Amino acid sequence: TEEGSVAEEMDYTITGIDPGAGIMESAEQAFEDYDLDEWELQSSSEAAMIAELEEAIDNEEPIVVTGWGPHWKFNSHDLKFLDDPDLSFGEPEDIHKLAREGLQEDSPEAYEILDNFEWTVEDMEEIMDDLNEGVDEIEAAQNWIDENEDQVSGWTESVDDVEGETIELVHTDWIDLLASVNVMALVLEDIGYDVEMTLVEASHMYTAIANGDADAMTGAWLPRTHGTYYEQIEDEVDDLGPHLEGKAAIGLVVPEYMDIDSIEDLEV
Ligand code: PBE
Repeated sequence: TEEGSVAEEMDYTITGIDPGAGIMESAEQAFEDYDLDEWELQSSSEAAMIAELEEAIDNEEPIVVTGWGPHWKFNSHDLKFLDDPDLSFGEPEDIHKLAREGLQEDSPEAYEILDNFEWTVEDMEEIMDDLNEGVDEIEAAQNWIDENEDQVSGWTESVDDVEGETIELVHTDWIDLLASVNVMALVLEDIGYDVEMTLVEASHMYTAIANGDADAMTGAWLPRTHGTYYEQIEDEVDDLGPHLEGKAAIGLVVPEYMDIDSIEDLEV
């Protein structure tokens, strides 16, 4: 079939990201749900996936990647999610903030700011577009804060300044987390905290909060993408709710010029 030859051109390979990403678990589920036995899910990293995607686009070649939004790639390229009638990748979901148990008593000011923190896809995209253009993480977050002072005051106005206190944030290097964690770090520094940020793998983000090794994180994709991680520690953390509600989505993503619209079209 025609689909068969396009699949051959892609070596029956779907370009994934790091093995610890929730999107990889859902992609494995899609392989089962849609009987993609001939296909292989290749793990790499967000950066390597983007490099392969951009190379394919430059050459107008077919490619299927594990993709998600909010992410700047949808602003820079004409891309589409493949339909997922079996919901292997779930429904659009939230991005939550999680704190360690006891943070509310120990650092009520930080807790309240994290609790208040919420924004929109457009807010996140402003920062992620800057990051894609090579702007430094802290500068990109500071630019956004400078342009959104009213919104930020809404998170901090009821909170007193602190002195000599430390807050430890954990994060991965997925770009949406870089946006949210850097904004939170700067806002917490602004009211007086010393903020320590530690880059870890996804699984360690969850265990660090559960063990109390870190105070908080801003990148829990729930209920689905990080459901497996979350279920293991949900009784040992404090869920502060979403900073982005109902607008986080994962799936298989292809360039618009490709002739397929559904994951079902990958069956050969
Ligand atoms: N992501 C971005 C992550 C969550 C944030 C979709 C790549 C994941 O799949 O776990």
